Order: sequence, then C-alpha cells, then structure tokens
Amino acid sequence: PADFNGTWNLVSSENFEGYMVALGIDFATRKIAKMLKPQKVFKQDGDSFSISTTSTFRSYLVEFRIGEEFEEDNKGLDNRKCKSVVNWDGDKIVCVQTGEKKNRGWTHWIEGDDLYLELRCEDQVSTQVFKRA
Ligand code: RET
Repeated sequence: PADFNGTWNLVSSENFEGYMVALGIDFATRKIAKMLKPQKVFKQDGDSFSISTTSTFRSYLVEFRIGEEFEEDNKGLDNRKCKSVVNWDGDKIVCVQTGEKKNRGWTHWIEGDDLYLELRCEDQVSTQVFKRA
C-alpha cells in the first residue's frame, strides 16, 4: 500500500467554499478558512493512521484503523457526529462518513510527489493538493 507518512503543505484548493457551504459552515468561518494554508501530518503504521490538519485558525485530528468504524465528532468543523470508516481502494484511502449529511466522505491519494484530498458532502466536491514540507 501507499506510504502517506510525512508533513504536507496545502498548495491548491478547488471548491472548498462549496464543500463548506454544504456542511453549513457559517459565512465568517468560511471567509477565514478559505485563506488558510493548512498543514497535514500523516502518521501511518500498517493500517493505523493519525492525520492532523493544522492551521493558524483551527486544527483537526483524526485517528483510525483501516476497516474499523469509529465515531467522528468533526469538532471545529461542522461539529456533526458521524460514523466513519476508512478503507483502501488500491493505493487510495477512502472514508465514508455516515450521518446527517448525504454522500459525505473523503479520499486521500498520492500522485507523483503530491498528496491529494478529495472532500465530498452532498453534491459538492472539493479537491486539495499538498506538497511535502
Ligand atoms: C479547517 C479550518 C476551520 C474550518 C474548516 C476546516 C476544514 C478542515 C477539514 C479537514 C479535513 C480533514 C481530513 C482528515 C483526514 O484525512 C481547515 C480546520 C471547515 C475539511 C479529511
């Protein structure tokens, strides 16, 4: 499987605004969040992952094992609880976040030297690209 370990900095973001609107993030928070260049720190040990997304404004940590459902609180994002599960799809990790919002989840993969993140909520898709720090 792919090795995501390392520190990654955001370099580009498509439709993050649409994703945040779909999540119901308020206007003021969206204006700030759009300007941020978050950093991701991946710690991967076999099928155990810890992914921290940090920014000057707010940060988010998620920890999971592949294939094991966990309660996600999305604290500091939209604060809605989900039942989440992450699985491998080839060299991609795909998260399904089951809860109030339809079609919610994300996919991470590596392409060349870049880390990609596709964020999905309802009919919105945002794609972010990160480079190694
Ligand atoms: C920030 C700033 C505050 C508002 C929002 C944010 C969004 C964070 C997201 C994090 C996704 C994390 C994932 C982790 C696992 O790989 C930047 C904290 C809405 C969308 C997918």
